Amino acid sequence: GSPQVSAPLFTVDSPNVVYSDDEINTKYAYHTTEVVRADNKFVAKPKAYTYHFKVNRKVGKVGMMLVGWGGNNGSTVTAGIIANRRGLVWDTREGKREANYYGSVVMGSTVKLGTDPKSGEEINIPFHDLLPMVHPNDLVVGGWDISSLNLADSMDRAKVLEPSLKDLVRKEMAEMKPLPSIYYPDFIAANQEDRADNVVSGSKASWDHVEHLRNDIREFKSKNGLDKVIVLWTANTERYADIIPGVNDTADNLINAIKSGHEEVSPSTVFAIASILEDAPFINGSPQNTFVPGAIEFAEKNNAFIGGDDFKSGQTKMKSALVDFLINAGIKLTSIASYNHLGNNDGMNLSSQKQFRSKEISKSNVVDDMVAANSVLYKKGEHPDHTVVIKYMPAVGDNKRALDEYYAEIFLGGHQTISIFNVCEDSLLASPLIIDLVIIAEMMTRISWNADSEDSKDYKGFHSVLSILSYMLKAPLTPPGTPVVNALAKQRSALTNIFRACVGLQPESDMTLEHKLF
Ligand code: NAI
Ligand code: DG6
Repeated sequence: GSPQVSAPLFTVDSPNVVYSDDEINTKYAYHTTEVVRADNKFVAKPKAYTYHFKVNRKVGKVGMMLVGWGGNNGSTVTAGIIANRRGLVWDTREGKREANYYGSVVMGSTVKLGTDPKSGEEINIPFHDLLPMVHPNDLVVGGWDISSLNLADSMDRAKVLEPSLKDLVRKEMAEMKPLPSIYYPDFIAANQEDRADNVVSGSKASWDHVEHLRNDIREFKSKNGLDKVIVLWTANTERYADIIPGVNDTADNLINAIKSGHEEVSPSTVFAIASILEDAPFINGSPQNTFVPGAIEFAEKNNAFIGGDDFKSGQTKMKSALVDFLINAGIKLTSIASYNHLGNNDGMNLSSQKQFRSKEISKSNVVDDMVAANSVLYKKGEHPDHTVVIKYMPAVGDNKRALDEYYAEIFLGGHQTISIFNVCEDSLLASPLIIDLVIIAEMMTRISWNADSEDSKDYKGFHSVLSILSYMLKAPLTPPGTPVVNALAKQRSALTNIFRACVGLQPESDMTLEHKLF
């Protein structure tokens, strides 16, 4: 494809920002605060570092390969992209509906660019216009599934979309057929076996499998004339892999374990290794520990991008906003009871204990940073009680029900109880997250940096582990040894402010001094 550069909605007028046909080059002052402890007191020191960012403006032609393409999320996001691309309008019992990207931060939200000095008006722009990002309508979609159903039959099986919409996309969807995938039955629930009729031979990891998947990525790329492919796991939740010294603890050990067919290497880890070797960013939308230490090290060694884990769509997104509010309001949250029931294939897979355990872990750790940050309310090591229950209820299909009770201690021993009942089509919340993850991961492949403080002036990419994707994920993976941020508002500011930095704009601080000091 011939990469296009369209005129941006805004340009930055600053001596530190230079636009060329191919690039945006920025010199950026990053202000931070260093704190040192001295005799149980702190000394805070303002610090400034100079970075140079380079944004490649040529988006190119981008492919999205989904593992689990024939599932509820895979079929729904594919139909959604087709519907948007064709500007479809369909009938529902509530009237006509038209294609949109609601639920996508990139496509459905705006960011404050700045303030008009004359009118004092806030100028907000679509998030998608912050940097030159790929449009989801332009994504070429493909992928793998252990089930052979074409995408039209998959969307029928999913029971998510309106019949009138399905009719409009059926022909195109019927021509889409998932590539055979690798299937190691021990990693997903036994109740999934019936749909596994599209599998590559071999029921444990092997280097042949890695090469097979690499070849699939390469062929997809060349057949569609793509500049880049992003691979995203939206297949079933797997059980956790045991971390075994000598097997998956280092990059070399993991590669040897795959070569020797070790039973503790999961399909998702094999996909990650194949993607890393093809320089295709790999994102894990499920909760299992795909990124065993050896996989992270392998990504780092290959300067490849990885991101995960587990889409944060409904209950957890609310939790990471609400708990942030409660604790930052000085209210002592003492327990969270989170109950769900759902009736789709995800629910059926999660009815198996080992797979449920993966989800329980990713859903449970999401308040840790907010609790740990407040030493006024919580003593060291103290934590609110937190229970997560998931039940399979076939009748409700994809219409997940999530009930949450937040119990908190307020002034002088009083109590506050907040109960939330959230009903939603799970896959209609998850699909826009897939789009965000792919668009942002792709964007990150076109941003490079260097620092005045370093000797080397070579431009390099961000760290392999894309923690910038945290907003979309329940259990954000971060570079080894760096903190995990779960608070939703902080995750969004990190995303928008890093993108602002790439065009030389300071973070949006919300101080609005221009409206206060005059
Ligand atoms: P689904 O069960 O409808 O789809 C999963 C697909 O993966 C199935 O078509 C299955 O045949 C396929 N599959 C299983 N193992 C495979 C393998 N080794 N290779 C290729 N394909 C394989 O599930 P759904 O609802 O689409 O969810 C997908 C994943 O996303 C699940 O792990 C779920 O827990 C996770 N998730 C879903 C959210 C949602 O709101 N829908 C939110 C958060 C996470
Ligand atoms: C029930 O919890 C099934 C899960 O797959 C969830 O639907 C999914 O992880 C979304 O979770 P949340 O907590 O973001 O709504």
